[in-house]
Amino acid sequence: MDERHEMYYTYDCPLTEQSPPVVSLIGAALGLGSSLSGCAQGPDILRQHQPELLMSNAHVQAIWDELIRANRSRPENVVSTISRFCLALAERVKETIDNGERFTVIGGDHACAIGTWTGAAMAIADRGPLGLVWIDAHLDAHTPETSPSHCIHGMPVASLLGYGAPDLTDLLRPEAKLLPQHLCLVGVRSYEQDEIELLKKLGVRIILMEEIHRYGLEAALFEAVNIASSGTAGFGISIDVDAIHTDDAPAVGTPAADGIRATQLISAIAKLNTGQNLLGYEIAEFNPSLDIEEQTVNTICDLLVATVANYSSVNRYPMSPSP
Ligand SMILES: [Mn+2]
Repeated sequence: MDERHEMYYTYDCPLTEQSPPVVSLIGAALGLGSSLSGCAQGPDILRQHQPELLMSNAHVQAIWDELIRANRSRPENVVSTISRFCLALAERVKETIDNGERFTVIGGDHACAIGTWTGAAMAIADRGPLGLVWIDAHLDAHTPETSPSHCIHGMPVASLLGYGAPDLTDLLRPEAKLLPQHLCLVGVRSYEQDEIELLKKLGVRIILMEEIHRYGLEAALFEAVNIASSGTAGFGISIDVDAIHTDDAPAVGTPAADGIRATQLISAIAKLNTGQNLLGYEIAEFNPSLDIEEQTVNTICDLLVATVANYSSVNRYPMSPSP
């Protein structure tokens, strides 16, 4: 590292000529993956509620990127519309990483994760595999054969592992984007038998809610980050808003009792020592039409600020752009 960079990225030194490192906020306005389409309005509402200036500080600059929307003009099936949406999102995320920037994708229903983490995996493919921490009430590990609802937002984990519709598993490259040993799910408490069987067969680590009650959220996230960052070239953290307690975040289409308290999650994120290999965050499943007195939008904004602040601690040294 040269001296100029060292000066610039170290906390105590005054900022001079260069502007701070950028965190791209990528709005993924997708609602087709859920039986309710309201998630498509999530990024618009969050953007109005949380201008970038409130999140930026001397060490990191959060900038809203242009929103990605699903193009529904052509009459075709939902899977191919979502596939095209995820392809556009994957390309945007890959470009962001290629530029040496970090990102937070703001959904959108959780089907957007197929695009986000496909893009991240492809951006670092030459350097090594992707790791992923998945904070969610559900396993999201259905395939079209096992899903009772046929909703794609219940399938992103399986799709990224290479199980499911080829339109979703083969984006950018016909191969799995994630290996089971590099994935850890956190906060799970609602799932179907087929999903847990698939993940258990693959050896995926699942930290159920009851384990969080026993050992604490910080220990759970520490283990999850350790799994996602071991033997990988970079990792991400995907947060489904339904992981959070419904008193703090009621605006989700598939709520589940016994969630993680928002203050607990936000403080655990703020304390996470993610290091240099954190590529980005994702926050999905906010459905503004279900919100109660702006409780959820306020919770998510606090979470968003915590993710951006977390980058400011990892951005002390420049991230090496892709070759
Ligand atoms: Mn989910």
